[in-house]
Amino acid sequence: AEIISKTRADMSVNEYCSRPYTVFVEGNVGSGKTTFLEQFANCPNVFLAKEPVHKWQDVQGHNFLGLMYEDPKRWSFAFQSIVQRTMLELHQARPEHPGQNIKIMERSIYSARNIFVENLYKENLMAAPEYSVLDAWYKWLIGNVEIESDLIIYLRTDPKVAYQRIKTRNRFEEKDVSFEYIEHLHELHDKWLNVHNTNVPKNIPVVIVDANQSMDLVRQQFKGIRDLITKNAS
Ligand code: TTP
Ligand code: MG
Repeated sequence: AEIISKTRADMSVNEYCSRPYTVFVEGNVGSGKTTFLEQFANCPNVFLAKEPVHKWQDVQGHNFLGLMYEDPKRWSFAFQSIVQRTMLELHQARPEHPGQNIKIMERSIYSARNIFVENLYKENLMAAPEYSVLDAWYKWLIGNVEIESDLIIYLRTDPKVAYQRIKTRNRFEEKDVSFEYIEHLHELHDKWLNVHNTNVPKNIPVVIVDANQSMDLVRQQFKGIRDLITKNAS
């Protein structure tokens, strides 16, 4: 079986000197991003910047993830503002130890904007004036703050598989997530990380991983990816 179904990665040695080789893990809700990151938990040279879902569940006692799912028209703007800010925090986070020359992030400010904000707006769940406020912030941030990035790993799943994993995982806030919602997010991921690489900022190389199989098989593919990351970072 092919380890990497498609790669547009420019495998040349990167120019990193003082900053870590930085990887974003992208893919639908339930595609296995957190599981992917956990494969690196014991690597001393890898700094993991996990997505702060728990922060969104408790902003001074308010569960914004829950509010967004309960009443997206009312809360999605506030929620996506928080997401955008916490993503920026992750982009700026620096390795904890000097030996960590690789940084792996769950998602990025790019997918928050290009997938979720876009979807909410398209589905009429976010009003145009709210969308334009978020977009103005987004454009300013990516134009004025260095978003360090070397590689995107796209865990591509059939939306049915992602949906099933969400049901199995049973995250409380996601109990009423519809299959259509997951399908829409899937289409937006595919459009964003398309084979022609036209929408990816700064032409960051994208590796597409078939993340449909059982977690054991996907884990085996992760080994191949891990070698690739390690090779590129050194
Ligand atoms: P994901 O970022 O997809 O993370 P996950 O843990 O569900 O994915 P995986 O199983 O692959 O580890 O989404 C987390 C939750 O936050 C999910 O319910 C979708 C929601 N979300 C938004 O609504 N807007 C956003 O901008 C982001 C980043 C997430
Ligand atoms: Mg996760």
